[in-house]
Amino acid sequence: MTRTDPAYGLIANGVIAIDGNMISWVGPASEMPERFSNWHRLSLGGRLVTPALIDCHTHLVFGGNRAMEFEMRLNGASYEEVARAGGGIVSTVSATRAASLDDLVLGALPRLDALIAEGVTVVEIKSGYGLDREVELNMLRAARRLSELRPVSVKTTFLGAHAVPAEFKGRGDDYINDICIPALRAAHAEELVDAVDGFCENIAFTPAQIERVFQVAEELGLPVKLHAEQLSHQGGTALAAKYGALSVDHVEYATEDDARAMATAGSVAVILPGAFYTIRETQAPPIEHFRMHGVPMALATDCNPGSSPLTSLLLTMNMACTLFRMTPAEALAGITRNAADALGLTDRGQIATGMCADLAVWDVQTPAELAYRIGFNPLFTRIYEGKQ
Ligand code: DI6
Ligand code: FE
Repeated sequence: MTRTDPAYGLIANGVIAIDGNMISWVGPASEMPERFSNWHRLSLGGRLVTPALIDCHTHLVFGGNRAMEFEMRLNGASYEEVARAGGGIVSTVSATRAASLDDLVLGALPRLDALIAEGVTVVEIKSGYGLDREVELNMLRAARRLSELRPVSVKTTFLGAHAVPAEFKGRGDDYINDICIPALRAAHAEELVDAVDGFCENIAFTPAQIERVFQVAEELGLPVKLHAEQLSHQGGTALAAKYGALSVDHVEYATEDDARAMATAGSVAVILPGAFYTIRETQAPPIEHFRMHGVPMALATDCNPGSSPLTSLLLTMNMACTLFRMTPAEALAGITRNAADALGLTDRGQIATGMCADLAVWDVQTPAELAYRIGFNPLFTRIYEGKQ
């Protein structure tokens, strides 16, 4: 870069000193301390270096896919016909229940590889398509396994309160008591859970039902986050804020009061333009309220087979800018610094002394190009924990 831009904190002719997996120093070459002068040097040819990307909200592990119902709908099938043909979230639950641990891992790998190819080093992965104890655990085991197969960090989130399975139809309370909470305890005992999430919506769970899950999370010392106000305003944001949620996600129907509550609680707003786009939602999240009240905004793919079959954070940036008028600088912070916050990670998402050396190097002239292009990947190289 040839100039310093306050919106990005760019450093022209910069040097990043990496010792092991950690950043020991960053600054302009002209100010580099003498002690680094005999270190091994890698020239990046004037390319742009950013923190590596973080996808802080995904449902990357699932069985099957929903291309058939996508096509059925576009050929004029009604919701009922799609449901009768076994479509919708229940089809993913059936396919996930039918999958072995290996099937789940192998199915998720190409999606994970697509993210990694764009410079991602941290991915959050949720359960929520098992909706029974053993399959919820299997999804989380698959998520953990992925981090052993690829140079990537995986943060796991228990989302047992994602949908009421067919066998509990009309008995959401029983599902929470008999399946969701025992599954959460079992998953925690197996050290499979980094955070606890829920889907607070009229088609899923009420704030009161989610609160019972959050109480158990609190008892277990696990942080919470919530899918809230995605399709309607249910009051999930206020509940999440009350429990000091790391993040509140989707938030299309959040109000200014919700934004205030999030600011007070320190919760990140996770904006998911892929789902907004796929379901052709028209209510945009209240970006201006988040800005005004200082709520940090993250962006994520929400990769899932139903409402967001998306595996590109660069396209997610473009969508956030075009659909929600976020700035390219906000979009970049949304997939780096604020995404780290949404996961409670204090050592990722920034290029600074003491941070983990997770970096992305790009063949672009300006950072805005990352958000501006559609369907183009200018990644030059990715550095994960100090290793190229
Ligand atoms: N919000 C969504 O948009 C997805 N889950 C959620 O909590 C939908 C998931 C699916 O249709 O498979
Ligand atoms: Fe989601």
